[in-house]
Parts: sequence; structure tokens; C-alpha cells
Amino acid sequence: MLSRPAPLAILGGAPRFSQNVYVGTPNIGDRAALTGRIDDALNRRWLTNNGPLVQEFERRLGEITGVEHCIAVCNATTGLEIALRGLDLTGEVIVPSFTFIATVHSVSWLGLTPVFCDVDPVTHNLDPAQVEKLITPRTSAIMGVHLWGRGCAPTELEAIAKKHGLKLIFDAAHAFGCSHDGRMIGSFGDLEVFSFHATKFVNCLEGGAILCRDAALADRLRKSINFGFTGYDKVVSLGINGKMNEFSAAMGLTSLDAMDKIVATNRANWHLYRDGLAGLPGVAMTPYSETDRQNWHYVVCEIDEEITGLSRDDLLAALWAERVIARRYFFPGCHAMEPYRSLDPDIGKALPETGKLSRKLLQLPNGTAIDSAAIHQCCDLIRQIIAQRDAVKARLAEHPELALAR
Ligand code: T4K
Repeated sequence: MLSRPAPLAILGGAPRFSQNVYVGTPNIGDRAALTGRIDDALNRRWLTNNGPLVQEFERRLGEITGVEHCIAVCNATTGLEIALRGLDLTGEVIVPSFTFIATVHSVSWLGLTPVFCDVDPVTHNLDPAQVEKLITPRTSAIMGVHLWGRGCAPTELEAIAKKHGLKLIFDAAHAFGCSHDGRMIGSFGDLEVFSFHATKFVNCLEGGAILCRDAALADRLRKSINFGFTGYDKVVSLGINGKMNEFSAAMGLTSLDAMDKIVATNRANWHLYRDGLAGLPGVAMTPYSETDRQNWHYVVCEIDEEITGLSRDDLLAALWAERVIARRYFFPGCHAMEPYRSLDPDIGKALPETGKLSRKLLQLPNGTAIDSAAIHQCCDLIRQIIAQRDAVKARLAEHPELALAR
């Protein structure tokens, strides 16, 4: 006789997991190698300011991406700000709203005006045709984001930038280790910026890197991450402190050693989710190219409420009750957050695809911290929650405190 599945936690059962299962649990790599590197740094008493581990990390980034100039920084957000400043931009920068808030804040932080552009519903990335329509005499740059590590139409955007005499920057926070049409991400546009935050598949605790192919630009950027110093007593330009420290580089190098294994795990997990959710009406996995290099870090699902009969947010609330802390990146879109929301309350009307995606997508846990049994449980839970949608909706209507903020 088949046993009945345990009641869902949102309906009063016990949570399926005994502790939270997160999107973004860090991959650690070889602890002994990590602590060995940290010990070496302590023994050297050289802890930051272009130390040997940072230099090695930069070299390794160059080998992986094939890009000549790789500048390690303390995080990607600061990297974006330093990069934008280094390009001497003015006026407006075209950006997606469907991204992490750091993309847009980096533009505003410099006193530039972010101009929101809608995304393509299939790629989730900037739609080049819409980008071109937003170019004005005030536009100085386009900033694309390779969301989920999938190339943001880089060749089309390079052509548009060239035609209009604009700078082109990529927020490549998600895209380390990925390629587009055979060319490594990191090598497109005027420059690209990776994130190595703890939640990224290769991590430096906090960290990032700016990559570019122009030696003069690289030289300028390198000075500006260190206050504009060129020697002990000599400052030649405006600068800030954007340096990566040695512990971060130790973590980054250890992470790079494990990179191939992490990618293989991510990829295998992604396929387990795909198989576990196969044939479930209204739930579609966002695919990755099997021909280009991918890091398979984000497991993205599109929930079609018309078919599932349950909204993405109600599904998420039920998963959270089970201690599966799935996410709704990037709800509600940057344009709907402050300060942008108050600056132009109607801008959402020009961003219909951003609005739709921000209500449909969810991301599931991936990485080396989750095993196949947990992935099977997550898939099983999604099936059960959708099968019991009427009870779930009734429960959330009775207990709005269990629902996610809209
Ligand atoms: N551009 C884009 C497109 C980005 O996605 C990001 C960052 C940036 C720029 C800026 O890069 P950085 O300046 O950060 O280098 C997380 C990350 O914090 C953020 O780096 C990332 N994007 C974004 C997509 O995800 P949140 O708001 O989801 O929350 P957070 O950092 O609290 O982490 C999520 C979950 O991960 C936690 O709930 C628990 C788990 N976690 C987190 C940390 C830090 C752990 O288990 N252990 C940990 O040590 O932003």
C-alpha cells in the first residue's frame, strides 16, 4: 500500500527540512588549502595592498578568461563604480531594471542617470532593439547584465555602442566561467565586472574583478582602486579604496581550484531539477546553452500561474514553510524600488516584460551544499504544493502573515 505524503508545512505539517536550505549557500573548496594560504599570508605579514595572493588570483582570472587586464577589487558594486568613473561618463546610462539593485545603484551613486530598458522575455537580458530606441544625445553608455550567466546580446550591443559612439559595460556578476558564442565573458565591451561574493559559485567572501583589454584604461583603473597612488608619497589622480585583501584572494584561489568540480555539481543538480520537475504543467526551467561554457549556478524556473493555478509568490510561501528558502530574483524590478520608484512612478508601464518576469521567476538552491536527496525533496514539494493549490491558497488567505509581501 502506498503511504500518504506528509502534510505540507503551510497546512500545519512539520517542515520537510530540519534547517533552512538557501539559494546562495557558499561553496567552500579545500579547507586545508584555504587555511594554508591564510597561514602563509599571516606569516608573510602582507595582508592587503596588491599582495602575492591577489596577484596570483588576477593571473588565474586572466588565464581562464583570456583577458589581458584583470583587476581584483573588494566587491563588484565598488568595481562597477570605479569602472564607470574610469570611463568618464556623463548624463544617461541605459540599464535593465530586471537585475540586482547594485547594477543601477552604481550608476546613480556616480550622479549619472540610469535609464531603464525592458528585457527580452526569453533571454531575460536587455533587448537590443529597445536599447537603441532609448539612446538620446545625453546617453553616454549602455550597461548590460549577463543574467544567470547567459550572455547579454554582447555582439549586438557592441555594434549598437559603436554605431552611436557609446561606451559599453557589462555587469558580469553572474557570468564568471561562462562564454557566449565561443568567446569568454569578460572580453566584451569596454570592460566587464565579475562578482565573487560569498553567494557566487566562485567566491572571495567579498570580492570582484574588472576586466578590460585596453592597457591605458587598465592603468587608470588600477590607480583608482588605490587612492590614485603611484608610489609612497605620490598621488596622480582621484581614487578610492577598492582593493581586494589577501584573505579574500586566498578564498578566491581555493574556489578557483574547485571551479571545475563546482560547475560539474551545479550542472548535475540542474539536470536533477529538470528531471524532477519534468512534465509538471506550468513549471518550466530556464535553459542553459549546452554548447557554450556555463557555470549553471542559478536554477531558474518560470511559473505560469494560469496553468499551475497557484502564483509564484504563493508557491514560494509554501516552500519557505518547508524551510526551502527559494528566491524571487529580481522582484519587483529596480524601477519599483527606491529611489527610482519615487523618481518616476509610471516607468513600469514601459517595462512590461520586466514586470511579468519579476512575477513569474523563482530560483532554487544549487551548489555543493545541496545533495541529490534534497533536490528530489524540493521537486516533490513543488509537485505537492501545486497539487494542493486550493488548500494552500485558502490557508494563505486566512493567514496573510504567511504570504510574501507583494
Ligand atoms: N550585479 C548583479 C547582477 C548582482 O547579482 C550582484 C550581486 C551585484 C551586481 C553586486 O555584487 P557584489 O557587490 O555583491 O559583489 C545576494 C548577494 O548578496 C549578491 O551578491 C548577489 N548579487 C545577489 C544576486 O544575491 P541577497 O540579497 O539575495 O542576499 P544575501 O547576500 O543575504 O544571500 C542570500 C542567501 O545566501 C542568504 O539568505 C543565506 C545564504 N548565505 C549568504 C551568505 C552571505 C549563506 O548561506 N552564507 C553566507 O555567507 O543578495
